[in-house]
Amino acid sequence: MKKNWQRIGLASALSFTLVAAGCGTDDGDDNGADSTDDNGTGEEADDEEDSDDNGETANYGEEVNYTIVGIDPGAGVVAAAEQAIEDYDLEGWSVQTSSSAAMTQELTNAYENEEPILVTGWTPHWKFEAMDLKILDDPELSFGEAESIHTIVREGLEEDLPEGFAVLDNFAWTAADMDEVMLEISEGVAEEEAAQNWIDANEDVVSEWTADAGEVDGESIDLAYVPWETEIASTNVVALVLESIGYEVNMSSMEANIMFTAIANGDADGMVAAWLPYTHEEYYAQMEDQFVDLGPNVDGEAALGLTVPSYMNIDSIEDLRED
Ligand code: PBE
Repeated sequence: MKKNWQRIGLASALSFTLVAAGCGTDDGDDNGADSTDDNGTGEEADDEEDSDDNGETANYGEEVNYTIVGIDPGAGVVAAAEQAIEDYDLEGWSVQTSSSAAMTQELTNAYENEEPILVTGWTPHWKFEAMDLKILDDPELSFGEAESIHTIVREGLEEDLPEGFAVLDNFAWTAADMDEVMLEISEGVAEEEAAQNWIDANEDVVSEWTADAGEVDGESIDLAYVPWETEIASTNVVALVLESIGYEVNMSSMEANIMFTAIANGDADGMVAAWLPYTHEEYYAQMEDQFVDLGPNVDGEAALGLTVPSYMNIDSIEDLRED
């Protein structure tokens, strides 16, 4: 059952723009197209294809049209990529936004054709199991460092829905657990089914989450999430566990800022999708005193980074600068 988020004045249900590659750079930057001659190295596509490493780093700007393939505009990793463009003086570069599903599709297509591509990546994520990828060094820390994923609930939830609060408070797993669910979904298993499979195989872990919760009788609880692969996995698992103790669970997908606002306003009961302290720092700081942070559900194993296929001859974001 989906909640109508428009009622809070936010026409925000995330639009799944499964755009084809290249359409829709949505900031007005004019980039790339007219700057094809300022590379000056004489190093062209042909040189970059072969992977015999002569110690030189290929410059991929022109080939990728000075574009980093991003995800939804509200994602922290998009802001981090924009920060990197500034921190590393990547003149003429921009981040193309769409959705995380569209980004992984574009990455998969490029990978199959061994073409260069740069994406806003994060881990855990099934793409690292399915493809041979690397995260570029980031000496300026534009993408932050290893962080945790927190569970955040609305004020008053503990009093109103104590059993649901207890489950959310106890929810904790590992990046490897999350990966298992994500990978199955990426292989075509339905989200809910992949979540149920993980629960069935990990009853000992799940029983710790429900240890302090009794049964309830059909009360409803609203979970907010953004349809990033990681959060699709976690939210589906938590929703099924809440259902197993008797809740009717509404899962509502929305953009990141709306997710934080919904919890702060009390329009949603909880979420398991806050990446801290870096990725969602801004949203968190704005609303910190309007919700309850229950701490990490994935502890210190999450990270963002500019991600490329391993066949690309580049190791650091610094290598993108043309000087
Ligand atoms: N992500 C996945 C989110 C947090 C979870 C890395 C795409 C973001 O960048 O906001």
